[in-house]
Amino acid sequence: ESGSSQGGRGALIVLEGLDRSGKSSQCARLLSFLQGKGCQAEGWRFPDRGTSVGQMISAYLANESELDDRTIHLLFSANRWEKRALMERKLLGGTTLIVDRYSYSGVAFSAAKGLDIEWCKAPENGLIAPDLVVYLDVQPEKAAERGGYGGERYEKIEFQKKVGEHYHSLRDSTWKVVDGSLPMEVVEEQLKELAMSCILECQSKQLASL
Ligand code: DGP
Ligand code: NA
Ligand code: NA
Repeated sequence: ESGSSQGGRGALIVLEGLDRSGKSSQCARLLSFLQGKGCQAEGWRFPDRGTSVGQMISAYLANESELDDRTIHLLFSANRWEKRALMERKLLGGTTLIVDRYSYSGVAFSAAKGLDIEWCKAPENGLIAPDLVVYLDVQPEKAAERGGYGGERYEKIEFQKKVGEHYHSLRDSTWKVVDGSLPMEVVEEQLKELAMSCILECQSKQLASL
């Protein structure tokens, strides 16, 4: 067993980046790598569209409903809060979570609309702090070239540029920035290394809060 289940807790590993930065594919690759090594791991994503809050978010993103900017911000946050208890149980039970987007999406996307950044951060306080945040760095122009956007509300290049600037201002020492324009296999290798050392390191550390 080279995995995570010998007593230690699991790691909370978050991937962030603009739309079409390759997050979802890389999350899937990382997850199957970890599971293949016998590591207890699950893939999660936010927004989680499966809950009733998530369905409201999904309708908003599809332009099927209109919501005030602060209202939708709080719904995205509520969607993370409604998963917090399960997240904690999984992590303490030794399961590593590979999470496609988290609080940083929450702040960067809403701040890009012009909302005050400190106001945006406030409802994230008390959520579980990630052990590792990997930012897949891709220029918005490059991301837009990748098979195009799907037509959801935020999938427009001018808006994505603003989101990118806000992500940039959120980076701290715990972030690892990976060049997402490199070939998929190269990005994948970098992620594997970052994830493996994170999983080992956090086994003996307590969970922390944002
Ligand atoms: P995805 O399912 O990862 O494609 O995310 C859907 C869209 O929602 C995407 O454009 C990013 C955006 N998004 C994700 N999380 C949040 C959040 O917490 N707040 C806001 N305002 N937007 C978010
Ligand atoms: Na999207
Ligand atoms: Na979200």
